[in-house]
Amino acid sequence: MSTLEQTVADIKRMKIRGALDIAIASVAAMKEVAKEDAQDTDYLLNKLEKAGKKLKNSRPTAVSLPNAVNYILHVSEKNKNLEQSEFRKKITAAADKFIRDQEKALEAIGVIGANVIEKDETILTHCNSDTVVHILEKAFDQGKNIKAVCTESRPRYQGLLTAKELSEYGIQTTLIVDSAVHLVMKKLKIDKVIVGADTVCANGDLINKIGTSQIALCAHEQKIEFIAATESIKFSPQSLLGSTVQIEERSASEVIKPGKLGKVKILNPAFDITEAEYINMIITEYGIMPPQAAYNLLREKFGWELK
Ligand code: RUB
Repeated sequence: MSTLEQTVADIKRMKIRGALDIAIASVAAMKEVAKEDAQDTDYLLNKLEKAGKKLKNSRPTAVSLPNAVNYILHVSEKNKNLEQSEFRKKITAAADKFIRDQEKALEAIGVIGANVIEKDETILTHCNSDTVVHILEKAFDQGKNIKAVCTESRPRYQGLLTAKELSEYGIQTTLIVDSAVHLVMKKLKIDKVIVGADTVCANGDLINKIGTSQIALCAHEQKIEFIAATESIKFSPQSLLGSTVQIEERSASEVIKPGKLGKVKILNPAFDITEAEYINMIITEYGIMPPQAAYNLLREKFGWELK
């Protein structure tokens, strides 16, 4: 199997998952496509476009995936008049820079996010976000003696990954079922909720793992700060043009054995939308911003996408 086919398959079956990892893996796959045998630059360009389509179709919700693919396609288009070997070099350099930039963004968010956390705070998180894990680990490294509460994140239980990672890092961690959030916020005196992002829209709405919006509502009711931590690659330029984000609907078999409940219909949406009004701040590699500033970030960062 080629790297491209392997990557598409791994994203589909969630071996590669989480919005940041999906973007990085997609760019790495396109870099490999650019190395394949080809008669000329046009042929390579065509291969990259086809690869981009396959990657974009592998999972629909995290906008970091089309953003990453479009960036490589943009560089390809800009350099299409170059001779083949020069063209390959440009794509390789762009892919390497993209991956480095994401690593730097993650690092920067870790530092900024850790500064937001105070000594002895208890932080609740949902699902499994590398970005959030990074923040909590940085805060722990600063000697802040934080505690973490992780939701299971049914039906795929990504919260167990978060709990394991944080606990192994030395952070005192508690795992709860998703429906315990409201009660536990009071019982364990949660200070902040920090979640990752799959997409941030121009109006500041956040799309993240199913259940995130309910947690935001609970946090709002209990006056607990609700924070999203996200690299700018997860902002959606298409939302500026009126597109809505497709919420991925996954197989019923992730919820229950098919047929076990007779004719009962099973609905399994993988993500939900948290409205901007329930978000206190968004942490990006550029710093802390209110969700309402999403528009400005989009215009500045993705101007080339919108031309
Ligand atoms: C993962 C999820 C994560 C975001 C951010 O969903 O919702 O919160 O992708 O993750 P899934 P990261 O498991 O369905 O991919 O910060 O690692 O990009």
